[in-house]
Amino acid sequence: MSDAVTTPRTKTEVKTQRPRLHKVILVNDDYTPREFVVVLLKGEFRMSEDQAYRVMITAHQRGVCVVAVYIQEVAETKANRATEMARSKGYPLLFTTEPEE
Ligand code: TYC
Repeated sequence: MSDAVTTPRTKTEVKTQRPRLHKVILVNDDYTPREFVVVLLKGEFRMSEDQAYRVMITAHQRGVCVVAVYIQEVAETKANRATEMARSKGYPLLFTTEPEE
């Protein structure tokens, strides 16, 4: 047997990068009816009545509330769809997105 070192001294580490997540944020306004906000949250974000009510009332009291977190494309699509659904009924309701820290 030779003394040659055959064990590799370096290891290649493969790191998979997870996509950065984005928050969908519900913004309060003075005109959209509470019940409409709840219906929209249930329909677009698959929330229960109870979850949707809590998110709506948090935005109502604090100005904004995080609705959910998704990859960027999904967050933007859902925020735009929900905002447009409200606009089609004549309400100024707004959903925005922002990257998670
Ligand atoms: N503030 C609205 C009202 O009193 C209800 C509302 C709640 C609107 C949350 C928007 O994101 C919102 N009718």
